[in-house]
Amino acid sequence: MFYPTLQAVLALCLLLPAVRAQCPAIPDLASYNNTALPDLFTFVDGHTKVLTLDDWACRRAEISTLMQINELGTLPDDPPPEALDVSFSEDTLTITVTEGGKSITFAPTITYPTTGTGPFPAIIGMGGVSIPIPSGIAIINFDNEAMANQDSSPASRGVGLFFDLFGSDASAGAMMAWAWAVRRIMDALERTPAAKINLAKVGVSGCSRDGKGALVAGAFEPRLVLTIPQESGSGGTDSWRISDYVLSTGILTQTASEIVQENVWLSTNFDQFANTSTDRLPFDHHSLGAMVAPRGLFVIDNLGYDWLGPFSSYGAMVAARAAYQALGATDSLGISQSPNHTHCEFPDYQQDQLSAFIDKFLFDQPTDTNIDQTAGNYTFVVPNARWAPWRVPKLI
Ligand code: MCU
Repeated sequence: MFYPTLQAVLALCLLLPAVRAQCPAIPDLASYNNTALPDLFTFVDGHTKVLTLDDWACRRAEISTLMQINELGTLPDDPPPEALDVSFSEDTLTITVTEGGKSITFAPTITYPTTGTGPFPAIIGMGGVSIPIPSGIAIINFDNEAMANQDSSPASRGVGLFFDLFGSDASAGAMMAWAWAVRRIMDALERTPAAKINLAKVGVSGCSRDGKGALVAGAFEPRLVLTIPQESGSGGTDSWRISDYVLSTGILTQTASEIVQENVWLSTNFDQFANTSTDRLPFDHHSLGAMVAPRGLFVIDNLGYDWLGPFSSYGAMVAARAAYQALGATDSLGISQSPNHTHCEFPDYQQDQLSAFIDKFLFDQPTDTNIDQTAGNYTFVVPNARWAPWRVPKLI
């Protein structure tokens, strides 16, 4: 028989109601409608303001819940997995996760620096990386496609290891399934000192569709200290609302109503918004960027492809920066939009900016990451009275 100690009971009584009481309840949002990017600093009840760091923790949790329910699907992480077994050999981390009597196994590989003894900083590559990784950093290659398929067709829905474990009718879209797996990689590394990875210095990156996934992983895995979405477009750093607007001006840009036809990155819960109006969403992708704050976020875009929605990405990420500003970390979010080059080819002229982020967040160097560069004339999408008509508090 288990008898809790008096201290344990007191701690529970003091802690649980306190934490819950502080966070406002999410109201019925059936008639929610907002043509602007939703205010990061007002709860979705429409009146409770975010004024303190504790309020922000609640608001961040609210955004996480809303995004899971309405767009990305559920992250099945509470409670944590029933069992997680890990073995490590040479360069392969073999991870077995068990839930409800079923098990899956996946095995990320690690490419180590050729010199040094570690523990090494690392970057998890969502389906590999397309940015140059400096020496001294380990690359953890994660085969996201085996975890959740993304074969550019609705037939990919519910296919992959994640769905073998949680059922093909799990609400998660592919990106949430990948984020779940990235969390398991972090769990596995925590239990495997022999893998010689410095857990306080792990980032994530990916390009294009995998860049979308990198952003979702960065938002939902707080142990990651650096997130680098590259040319991620719609479903990544782009705003659903701004993309709809950009398309309405005649610039061919991927919008919500297109993306839900094309692939399975998002939950089917999102269809009701994508097929009616994105103004009904009680969040947008500035909210996803804000979830990463105050951790490092370096957004790499390419103006060469209208379809990627670089206008929309710029507007959303400038709005996301408000969360960084409120948390006193404005320069932890960098935006770099190069003029034009082949999709996912990293241009040399962004190298110094990338190095500044990697050096600061993975090597603790005091670099200047105050980066906001675009070759586009984006004044019409930059948050202002139109897109972000809200006050940015200084959270205390
Ligand atoms: C930017 O990511 C996607 C884009 O959303 C899709 O519409 C297109 O089909 O593929 C892009 C991509 O992943 O390219 C590799």
